[in-house]
Amino acid sequence: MALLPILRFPDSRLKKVAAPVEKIDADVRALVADMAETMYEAPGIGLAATQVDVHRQIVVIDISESRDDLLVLINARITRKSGTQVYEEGCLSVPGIYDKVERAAEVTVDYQGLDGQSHTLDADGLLAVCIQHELDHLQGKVFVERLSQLKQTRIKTKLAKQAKITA
Ligand code: QAP
Ligand code: CO
Repeated sequence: MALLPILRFPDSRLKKVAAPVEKIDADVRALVADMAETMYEAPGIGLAATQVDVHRQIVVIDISESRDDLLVLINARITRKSGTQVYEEGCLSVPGIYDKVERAAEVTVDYQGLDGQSHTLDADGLLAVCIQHELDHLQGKVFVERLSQLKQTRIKTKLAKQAKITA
């Protein structure tokens, strides 16, 4: 197991589109274990492979209070969306920045688990937000890009200043 470095917005590698996972082999299982360790250590509630510079359709999520309910989504597709909700989002690739984003209130997602079996999940509330946020990453999209241009510019300025301080 290992902690993986997380790409920081606006790194251009966050724009890459992830390819489907053809075979869930030992490499994929090791990557999932490292992604989970990285998410728990951060701590975060979701992490997409894109954020650790691996461009495959893999997401880990754990929204549980007890941090012991890992959800692994491989080759996930949202098959149904309904309603809208606004949630204050953050992202491990955009540290210290939080803002409200409007997304679907309920989603149905088809995916493969680590066992390679197909599953269907109905999600609402925070889990629905998290699934949409993470699947956006696999399409090369960061939540900041769903905000106004003015907010995006302000965020980039703030992150650049922050990077100078910590450098
Ligand atoms: C995505 O985000 C998410 O800025 C997962 O300094 C977030 O785990 C989906 C984090 C909110 C739905 C609602 C962010 C940790 C973690 C930070 C995260 C930070 C430390 C973000
Ligand atoms: Co994110």
